[in-house]
Amino acid sequence: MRFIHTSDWHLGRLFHGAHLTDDQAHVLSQFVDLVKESRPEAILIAGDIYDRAVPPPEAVNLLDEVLSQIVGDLRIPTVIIAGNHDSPERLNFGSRLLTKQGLHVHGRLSPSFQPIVLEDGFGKVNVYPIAYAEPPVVREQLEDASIDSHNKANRAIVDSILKNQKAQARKILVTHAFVAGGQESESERPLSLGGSGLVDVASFAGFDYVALGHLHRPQKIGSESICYSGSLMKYSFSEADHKKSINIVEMDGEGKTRIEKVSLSPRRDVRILDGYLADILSQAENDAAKSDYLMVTLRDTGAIFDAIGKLRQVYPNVMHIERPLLNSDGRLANDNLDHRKVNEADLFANFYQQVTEENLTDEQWQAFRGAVSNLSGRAL
Ligand SMILES: [Mn+2]
Repeated sequence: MRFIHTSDWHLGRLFHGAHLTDDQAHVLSQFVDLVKESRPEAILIAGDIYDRAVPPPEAVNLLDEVLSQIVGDLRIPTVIIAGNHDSPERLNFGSRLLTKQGLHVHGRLSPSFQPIVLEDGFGKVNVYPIAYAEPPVVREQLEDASIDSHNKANRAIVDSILKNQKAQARKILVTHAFVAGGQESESERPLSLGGSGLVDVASFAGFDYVALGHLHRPQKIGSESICYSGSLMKYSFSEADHKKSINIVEMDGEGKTRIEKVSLSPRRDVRILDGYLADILSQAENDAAKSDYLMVTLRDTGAIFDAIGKLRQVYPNVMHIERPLLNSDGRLANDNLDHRKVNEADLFANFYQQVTEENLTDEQWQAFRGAVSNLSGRAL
């Protein structure tokens, strides 16, 4: 059996103030082409379909368009679960009606954990979609007072599934969780504040494939068949080095899986440029991808007038500038120094030394003293 595993589409996401819906549509049209070519028997989308509980209309239209093509036109059964960014109720709308059409939407956790049954030449494959839910919700739904963490919630759900599985069938779990050992990115919203949101990979041992969502870097955890497909696109500059992909999974009669990762090409990549302003501007003419989303780390130490304006003349999508040499936390090198007893010149010299890691030259020192005495009318 061949199926596609993807997750974390985050439709409607803003990236440093820019709406990404057109970029997402660009990638998803390639996704639809991939589905046409590879003809999977199912598509699994493991949560964070939308970026927020109330997505913008453009995002809802985009999802409607994509699902109409893959479920309506191509007739490929598609399983969707809610992630921590989705609204369980809103995503769940119409789910009972849609099931008949082959679109299995699991916005809310349903404690019966009935599988979606697929079939190939070797027999049945049970797909268990588990919508994301907070531990107190799982505690109430499963009527198990001992559930007080994501790990216990996940364990209880998995045990319930495995216990109730009667027929001999291959098993796929679709879930949205932070599995211990996984590598994080900046665009994931933590599942738990203060407590641990981690779940233990060992609890997945009874499944032939686990289609995970939540972490945005494509990665496998503990086994070849417990995988994060990763997000549809790069959603933070911390993901600039990620290679985003879609998993096409082949499962044999024994439940063994072979995964092919397919990359989709974004309309604009997310990159980080690092260097001096003059160098970055002069190298831009040889840069074929000037409309990429950029973060620029400037190494210059002096004052620069309107750095972002200058950069945007050549790179229109500079989203963020960092100037690490000007980002001191303001602490003086000598913590015991009493600011009130230090004159302006020494305070400035100390500050300059801290942010540039160099001492003022005599010339700079004279210029600073001259400027202060001009302003204050007294000599330093
Ligand atoms: Mn996500």
